[in-house]
Amino acid sequence: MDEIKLKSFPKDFIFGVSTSAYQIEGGYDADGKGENIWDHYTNKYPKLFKNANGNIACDSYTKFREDVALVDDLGVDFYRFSVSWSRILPNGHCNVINEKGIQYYNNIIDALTDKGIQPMITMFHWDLPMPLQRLGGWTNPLIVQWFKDYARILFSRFGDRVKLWVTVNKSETGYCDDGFPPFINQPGIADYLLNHHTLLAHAETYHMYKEEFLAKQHGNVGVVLDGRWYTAGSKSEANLRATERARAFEVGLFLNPLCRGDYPLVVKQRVAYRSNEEGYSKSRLPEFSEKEMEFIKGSFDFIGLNVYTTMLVKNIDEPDFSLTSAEHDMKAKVYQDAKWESSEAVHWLKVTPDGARNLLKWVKDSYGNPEIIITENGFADSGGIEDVKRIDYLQRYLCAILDAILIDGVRVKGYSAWSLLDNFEWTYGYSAKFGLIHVDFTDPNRKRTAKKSAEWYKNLTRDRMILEG
Ligand code: PNW
Repeated sequence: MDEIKLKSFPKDFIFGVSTSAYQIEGGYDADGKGENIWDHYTNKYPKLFKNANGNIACDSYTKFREDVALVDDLGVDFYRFSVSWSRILPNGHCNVINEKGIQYYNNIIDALTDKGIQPMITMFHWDLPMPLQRLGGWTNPLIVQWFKDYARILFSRFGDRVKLWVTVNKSETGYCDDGFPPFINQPGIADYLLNHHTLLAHAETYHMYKEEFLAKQHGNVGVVLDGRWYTAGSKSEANLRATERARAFEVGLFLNPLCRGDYPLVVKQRVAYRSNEEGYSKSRLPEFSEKEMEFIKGSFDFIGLNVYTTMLVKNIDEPDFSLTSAEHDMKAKVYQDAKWESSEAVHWLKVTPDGARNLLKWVKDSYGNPEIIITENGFADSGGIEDVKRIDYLQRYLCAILDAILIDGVRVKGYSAWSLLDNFEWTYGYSAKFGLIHVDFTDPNRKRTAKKSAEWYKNLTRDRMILEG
């Protein structure tokens, strides 16, 4: 008989489970909530979202006590959820506070802390208030102040009980393409502005916490980015160099300023070169002042990574200078291998646990071994309670992550599964199920039923051990 080998997670390692406001809450116009971009676009262009929207979603706005009980049942140390900006500030600005929105999150936080579960709050998970989007959203430098004002309200109202904060769950989607709200679709311009202002808003918020709240509240403030791994499609010299560029553009664009103060040199050089050739008067990549670089550098207590999959990279020749896009700036094409094991419900979700370990090792080696929390990791199927593929995915990724900790010395301090519930999966509507808990969306009561994976995760958080992969 084969020997069964078990590996243990470090003693202080924390397990969690994640959700986001728009994907589960519903209550889209309840009790004074304002409109956000997802309310707006899903109702205006239903076809783009499989005729689905988050108007009701899992109805966690009324069922949050049941949800907290489910979180408790999983035996996790923390619950990561996000606050809907529009529920707190209906017009996006800090001059009008919706006290009923504050009450909703106070109730969740109290229900969690009563059970000894740490709340981890994400301040922004894609659902920007519509009035701020009308002013340009993340492309407008004023958002740095708007976000800081909003963040101050969250710290001052919730920070007595919340010690784990994520400023922003970052993503470019919708700024560089027209497949996702807010449909700005100006690649090579809007995505860089979004990235730039997100970094500044995050750093302002981090420093504000240190100055105004830390002494009393003793919490930690981090930020979340996509933890995709980029690897060469074939190992030609040109492809290896293209892979380095892809990592610099896709991960370094955000992490390099946070860890070293500025954008990666290759990114600055490439965007400046192409902008000039394209006839712009100045690089499309915004610049940080010396002061800003100092301010951003080191402005985090942990880096949150959403770890799902791997991308392949190949070099492309210098493309047409009439085309402005991040891909041309990077001079690389990013793709996946159709033969890889894949989620049946979400096409980009290829099962690549080794990529997770490689990414973690690369972040450690490139960025001075920062403290990391895996803020999301999960698998989508098209439904059912006997979700053995999800268990297999989670088991293999957790094994790879534990190897990164124990063998490679990466400082991963926690892991959170995506997601607590089947929920509104953005442009996939309700067709892709990421939950450990099944939700019946045909039932007005949105009945919740634990899947097999919930039982599996519960055992993991109890034993804190995993089978050798
Ligand atoms: C996450 N990647 O984003 C979002 O934060 C969740 O809201 C969403 O439900 C989940 O993805 C599943 O789609 C991503 O590395 C983060 O490929 C990373 C990746 C993809 C999506």
